[in-house]
Amino acid sequence: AWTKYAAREFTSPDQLESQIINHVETTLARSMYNCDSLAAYQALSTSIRDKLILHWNKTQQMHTLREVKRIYYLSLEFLMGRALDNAMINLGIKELCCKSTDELGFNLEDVIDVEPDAGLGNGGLGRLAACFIDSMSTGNYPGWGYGLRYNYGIFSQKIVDGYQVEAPDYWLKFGNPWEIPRHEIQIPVDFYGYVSTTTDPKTGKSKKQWQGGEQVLAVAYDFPVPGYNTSNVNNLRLWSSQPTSEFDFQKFNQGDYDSSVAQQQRAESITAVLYPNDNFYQGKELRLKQQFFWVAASLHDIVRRFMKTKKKWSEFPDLVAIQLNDTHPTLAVVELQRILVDLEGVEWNEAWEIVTRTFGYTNHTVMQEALEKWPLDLFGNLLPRHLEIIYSINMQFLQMVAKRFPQDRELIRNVSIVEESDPKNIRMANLAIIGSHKVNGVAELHSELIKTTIFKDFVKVYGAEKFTNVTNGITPRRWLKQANPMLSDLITSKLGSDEFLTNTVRLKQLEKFIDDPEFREAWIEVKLHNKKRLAQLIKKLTGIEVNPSSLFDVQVKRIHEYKRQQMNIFGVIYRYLQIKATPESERAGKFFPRTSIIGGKAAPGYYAAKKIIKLVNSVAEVVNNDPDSKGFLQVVFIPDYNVSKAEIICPASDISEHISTAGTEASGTSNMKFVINGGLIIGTVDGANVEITREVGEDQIFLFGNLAEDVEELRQDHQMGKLEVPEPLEQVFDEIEKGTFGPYDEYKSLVDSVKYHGDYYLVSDDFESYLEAQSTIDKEFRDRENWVKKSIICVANMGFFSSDRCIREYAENIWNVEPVTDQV
Ligand code: DL6
Repeated sequence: AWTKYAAREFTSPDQLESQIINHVETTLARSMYNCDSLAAYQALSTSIRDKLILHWNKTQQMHTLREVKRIYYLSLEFLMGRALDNAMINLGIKELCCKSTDELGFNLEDVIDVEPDAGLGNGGLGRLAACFIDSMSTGNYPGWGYGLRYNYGIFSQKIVDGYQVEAPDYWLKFGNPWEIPRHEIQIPVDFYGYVSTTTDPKTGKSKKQWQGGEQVLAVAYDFPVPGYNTSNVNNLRLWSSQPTSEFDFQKFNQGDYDSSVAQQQRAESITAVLYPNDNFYQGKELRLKQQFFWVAASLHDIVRRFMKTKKKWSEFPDLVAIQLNDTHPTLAVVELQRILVDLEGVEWNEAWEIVTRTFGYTNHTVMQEALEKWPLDLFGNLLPRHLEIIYSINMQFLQMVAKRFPQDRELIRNVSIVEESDPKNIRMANLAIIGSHKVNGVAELHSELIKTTIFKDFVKVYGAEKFTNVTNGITPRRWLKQANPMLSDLITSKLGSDEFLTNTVRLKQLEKFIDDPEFREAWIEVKLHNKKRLAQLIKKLTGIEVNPSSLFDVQVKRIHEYKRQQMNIFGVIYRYLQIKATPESERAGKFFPRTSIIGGKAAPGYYAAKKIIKLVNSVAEVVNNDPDSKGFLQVVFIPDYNVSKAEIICPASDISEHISTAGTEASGTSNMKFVINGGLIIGTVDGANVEITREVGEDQIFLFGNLAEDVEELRQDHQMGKLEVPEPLEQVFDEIEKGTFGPYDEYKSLVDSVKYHGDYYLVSDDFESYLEAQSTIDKEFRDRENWVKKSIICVANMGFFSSDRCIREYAENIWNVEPVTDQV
């Protein structure tokens, strides 16, 4: 009974137990008398990893032997979260592990809790990459992820006096049992230097060669990625930077210790830390170094693997599909062209054909401030040969455009890779489009928007066919089964199997049970259980005791003005004022008890986002201590929001907020995580909210606000001074000005940005309809039977939003890759 797929070698809990003991005593060199939860976590994880490696080897051998086409997913971020629980679930051995750890005197949930999050990402983009590699493994697709092994992941957030304070996240402090260091895989990566030109004596042709000026080593660390219910184990390869030589011995001998280690430190700094910006580009040289380091090492690896097949270069795209997760890996386009032309002697046009057949590019944002542009000088200094290659790519491309649109100078200027600004810039999105055969957005609305806004000129050049949509999704293994085991079990018991975990459209069957009162009761119980679980976490993190029977209204995501947490907290203030203005005897009839829960990190340099955090905390302080609002309103800021906290938060919402200014949120994925766990949404007509509405039905979602198509005009109106702050928002601003939440100076900038600086995110335009939607929620939530029906309908109709579906769409429409189903 204990044998299942990849873990079939664990024949019983006893056998796993002896492996755990063995790892405690040998790998960790500790005794069982001195084994704490950390040691138990490390030993259990290592035992499971041992099994994974065997299957990893078999999977890779099979793919190599069969010469199958592989997908390489290049992402600068993989926001993996914890690995242990996910591995146990995917291998079907959680129960077995529970028995073993129990026997050894450990509670499995405590052991799971010891693991630090692998926080190698900022938000949606990095978590999407993590869901995608889970789905590639589960769907038996031969896929590799390539990324960076940052020593420090996304900073940990402390709240001190209401302010965000960042602390380093040294997630590798106790080692990492899930990684396999490949010290034998060391790839030299060059920077700086110059380009030399030599003439081939035979052909008389001149040849360009890059002579690098500084070299570092990329060392591979592999993370096996198990699929669910399959023996397929894919690979996530993360690169770590190391110096080529330990230190300058001559300088050391001369007593100059500091500069003797300077080169070593310079090399190691490349993968030291994740850049903590979300949807924001910062043109730092170290970031460009990170990008090239990662891209060069990954391509070297991919090319080496291909060369072992001894196939012709023209067959490269038949064996290799590379997906660019945003523009961060776009240098890969240029590096592959350089490898083919400069190093392998492939003729330019043939090489370019290979390159463009290989790459696909996913765009994740339309926001100007997130679009990558590198100053030409900085770029040319770091990567002189790559700049030359970009010039050649651009020249050929622009010649083609000029031939077809000879009169259209503006078009030529817009599509050029080089922005003729002062200083000149390399536009990475233009390069990514030109170097790829397909470009996709991440939700229908977003994919349409990119065609009509930021990339409209490319549609003229290439036609609309080059542009496509793959709506984002999430893995139901982590976001339903792992995060919400009770709901997952309830669904399994009703549907008679857990097939919905790999075939989410099966969830539709739940609709049959909507009128079953017992089922509805059980559904309510699950939600209450999850709310109590979150209440415990809140108590532990903040000391605040929240009422699990109140309506949990949650907004957790990166703090960003476009995501409009400011509108949420203004709404909370308005509710607070309304409660206070209502006679005590009438309050219970008018207001349903509500807990407003907000969480998320602000980029360390993002002033406005940090002010929003401070305001939320100050409002919490006031509201939670006011006897007038007691029992009706509580406000909580959850510190250090991350993946493992999301797993507790998402199953516990009654309502979650996805309220970005229309047209700004490319997709959003937390909206999907909340709805698949039976929470309803208050949201704008933006990103994937649109498709969620289509799937679950308009009655199940509380939509409000202006549409994307109206945003431009509203902004222009504001620019021209046509701005009316609606009365309720004026009330809120007055209260802030009065100093109710602390000195006004603290929040003046937040108010001013609406009142006097053009209200770019249209808070004033959407505020009243937001309040209206909130009061509809108040009314509807009182009707519990109706609410629970809505909740069931939501879950039943979320089948479309599985990342398994995304991977199938990418595989069929972009990568041309098949699953390899013949099991080892
Ligand atoms: O596609 C994943 C995710 C979307 O769900 C979010 O809507 C979007 O904001 C996010 N985009 C980025 C862009 N960052 N950069 N560069 O994180 O992608």
